[in-house]
Amino acid sequence: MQITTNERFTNWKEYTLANNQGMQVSFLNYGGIITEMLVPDSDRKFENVVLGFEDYQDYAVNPAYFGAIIGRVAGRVKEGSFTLEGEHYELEKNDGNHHLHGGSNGLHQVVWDAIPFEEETSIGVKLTHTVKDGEGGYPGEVHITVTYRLNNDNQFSITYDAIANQDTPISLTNHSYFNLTGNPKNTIANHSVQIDSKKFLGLDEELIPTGDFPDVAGTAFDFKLPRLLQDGMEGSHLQNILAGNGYDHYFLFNVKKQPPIYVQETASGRTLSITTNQPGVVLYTGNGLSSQMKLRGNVAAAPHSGVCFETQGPPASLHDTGLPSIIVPKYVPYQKQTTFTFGTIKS
Ligand code: FUC
Repeated sequence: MQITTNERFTNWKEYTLANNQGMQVSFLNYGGIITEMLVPDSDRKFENVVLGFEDYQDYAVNPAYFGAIIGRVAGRVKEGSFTLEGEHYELEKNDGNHHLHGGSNGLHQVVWDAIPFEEETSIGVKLTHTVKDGEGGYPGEVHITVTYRLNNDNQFSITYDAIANQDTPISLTNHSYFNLTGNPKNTIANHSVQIDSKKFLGLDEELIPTGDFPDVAGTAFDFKLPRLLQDGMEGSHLQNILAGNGYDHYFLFNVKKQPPIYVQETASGRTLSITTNQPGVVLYTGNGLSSQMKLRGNVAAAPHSGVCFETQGPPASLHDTGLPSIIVPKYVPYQKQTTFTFGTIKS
């Protein structure tokens, strides 16, 4: 196993973790952005399975949040406001009338302090950052450590640790877009996905949860058995259409099955199992990706070039009771982990 570093763009550092199987994961200290993941297919051909930009400078704006750490609260906060312990908080409205992904200066824009490490069975980098009290409109200072780790079983894990000096909402995730075909010219239509969930949050036209849980039975939102993403991309379900032809929805896990998410792409033979202690996931099929984004290999992005599995707590819980809370009490450690295990159908 080996860690290498490269200078990218201005003062950014790119770390590459390589295991003994030939799998590699590269990321920047800027935004913790995962730029590349080289993973074998059934014929042991290594290809990149995440979307990244051809030009590193494009990450400075990164409108689709490619590969980035998202927070302090991932997802949309309705009308950019919430009330906590009788106090009303106004957040930055950076998505129409709403607040998205921690605001314009969210964790995806931060240059993190990075410390590489080697352990007995894995290697990794610890990224740390302190979010100031009041930043983005949120209460409390939060110390955050995000640890990226790779082992020889082709497992890449992300551990999120945070501690705040006031009660405050915290919900961190990573916004990598996967394309297991290894070629971003292909869409993710033929990715077969299983999610251990009976409940997803219905959205309004502004992609804000309505508080309803539409019935999944017999619809493109039923992922109890493997389902091709194509069903939602091309389906006529109103929820798929208003999300921009696909999925952009929060699924609450049943918490019965491990892994709660399993993905398979038959042509390459690649598989991806995702385990997590988060209560659910936003399944986002890259409905808003556009040809103005130039991907690695000089490929123009297109809607559905990649799919995100954003494991996270639901920000809708700030308004709708009954959903798992994202409020973290002061000085109580926030500890979340998501592990991505890559395999092949033949193995
Ligand atoms: C996802 C979505 C949003 C948005 C963004 C780039 O998390 O929920 O709709 O398009 O990422």
